[in-house]
Amino acid sequence: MKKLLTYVFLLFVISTAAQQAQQNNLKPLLQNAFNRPQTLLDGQWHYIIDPYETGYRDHRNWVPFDEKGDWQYSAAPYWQNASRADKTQRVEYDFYNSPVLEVPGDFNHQKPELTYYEGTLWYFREFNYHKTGNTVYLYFGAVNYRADVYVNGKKLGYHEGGFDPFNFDATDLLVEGKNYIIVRADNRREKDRVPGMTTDWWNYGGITRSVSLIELPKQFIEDYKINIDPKNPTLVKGFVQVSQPGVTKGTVNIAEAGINVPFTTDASGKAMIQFAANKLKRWYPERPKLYDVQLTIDGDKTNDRIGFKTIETRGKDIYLNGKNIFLRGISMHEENPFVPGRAHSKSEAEMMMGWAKELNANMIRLAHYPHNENLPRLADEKGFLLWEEVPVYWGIDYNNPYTYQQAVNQVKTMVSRDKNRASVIVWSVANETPRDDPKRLEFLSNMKKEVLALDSTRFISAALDRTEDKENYTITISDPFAQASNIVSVNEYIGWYGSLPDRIGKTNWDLHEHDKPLFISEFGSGAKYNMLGDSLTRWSEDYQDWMYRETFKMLDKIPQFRGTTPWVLVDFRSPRRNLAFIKDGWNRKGLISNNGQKKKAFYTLKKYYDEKAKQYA
Ligand code: GCB
Repeated sequence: MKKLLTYVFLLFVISTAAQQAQQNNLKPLLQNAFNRPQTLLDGQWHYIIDPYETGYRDHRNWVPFDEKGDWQYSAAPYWQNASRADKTQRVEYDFYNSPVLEVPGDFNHQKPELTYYEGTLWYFREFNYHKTGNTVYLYFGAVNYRADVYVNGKKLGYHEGGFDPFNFDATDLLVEGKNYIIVRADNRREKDRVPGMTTDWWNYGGITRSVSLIELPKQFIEDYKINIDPKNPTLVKGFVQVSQPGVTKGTVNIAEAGINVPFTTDASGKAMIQFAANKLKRWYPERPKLYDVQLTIDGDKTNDRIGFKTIETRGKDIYLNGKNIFLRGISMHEENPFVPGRAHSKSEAEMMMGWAKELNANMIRLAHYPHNENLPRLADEKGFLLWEEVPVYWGIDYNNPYTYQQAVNQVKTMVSRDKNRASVIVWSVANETPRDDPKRLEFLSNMKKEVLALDSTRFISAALDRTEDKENYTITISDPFAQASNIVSVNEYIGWYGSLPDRIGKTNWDLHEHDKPLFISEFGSGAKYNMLGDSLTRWSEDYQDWMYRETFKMLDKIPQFRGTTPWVLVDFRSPRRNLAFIKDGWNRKGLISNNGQKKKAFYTLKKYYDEKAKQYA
């Protein structure tokens, strides 16, 4: 029976994937799009709010016009961008006279009437294009959650997932001169989406990252991976994949290290590459050495900046390039407290990382979804190790194959985009997902398999579940996914949820079954900046500070303890945090307030990290 169910499940997954491929001009993600010359379509886009999806579905039977193809009795689908040719015509929308939003940027924070909006919103912009004969990709950094994309009135395809880049081949739909793009963005929370119905962050909707056109020759470098082989660190290994099948010759060049490696692709357009690592200096947070790497084939080249490192565990220790390290981390959301909304720019990323540097951190947890690409790129340059994650968060519908497909698509895209970033050391497949659902282990284990098929040079982990025996003051890691994780990571809130910090000192951790590094992916407590009170007063800085001090004492007693990313660098907006005068819509667990002021615990953590840096020097 179990076998049969698995078979039916797989069949569903395959057919869903096939269906998606059929309906979509979605193309495999272009590697290193970040550094390709491109025409940005950012700026002002007209928009229409469409909570009833009038422009998308037949109002009588709720069928999308896309699928129906017959809309003569309905208002026309909005993607046609119809205009009234004469006074008798009935067209009940008009993009040209509609207001505008900035792209990139979520819609919620740009207009007061959209603050809490979750639903369909149409974006429209025109642009001039000169046809060159090249292949043209239309690239989106991210749209939350579903994007249906139309060019000049025809559907290019759709994408689901709120935080991942995607690209379409738009070559055939573009015309000489004036063109238009329409995007239907839909950020509804749904039980079967990833994430599902609840998150502790704002569900910012819309086109949240840049949109661009990327010109490519017919045969181009579509994908590649270049990493030190963890099994044999004297070698760099990887592959190059070109866009068309057949034999293509090319080179990988790292001029600074005198490396020039030829390759020839096989019939499928793929070449395996391998060369000696001895001429390359290793990448460390203290010395984030990056190399200019150029990949060339006839008619195409792409330039990347790549660092080389190995990360491994030996028993309870973590080794970076063979050096025993402690992970001095901090968690952060993709939000800048000074500018409402989802952060997207390089300067915002620089500001957040500047604070992390002040803490003397060597690691950042990008919670709880893939952040914009400025983060991993800057982490490479500035020397931060990264934990990257997908929003398999809290209540997830493990029994639903569609949900599984969403999770897998998201994790594969995350790995695909950032697999050449030296900074990344952990691929996290989930955060605090309750372990009582029997399907959950299979769900996460299958995600792990998908990740390993793409990259086996980093750790796999998840913020796991744990059990607290309150009577005996003991914590055990009861989550079965711990066996599948390279580092055992847990979020713990002793002293905040369900108890006071005086409990922390009495708590013991029983990890005897895990001879692996223990990583505390979260701990923290809420504090309003400058709120006065003693250490027993909730929301006071003193309470938060006391909790941090007690937590370090407890953690330092655990032999496996090898790092942490406390929750969280800065206060962030969350619709769940409603307590008047104290929270007012903010999660207050930041070490820095929403106005950029550092709380007491910031300095306590910094002091702790200064000591750890010396200890592991
Ligand atoms: C958690 C979640 C995080 C929340 C945090 C909190 O465990 O992983 O997303 O924001 O707790 O503040 O409760």
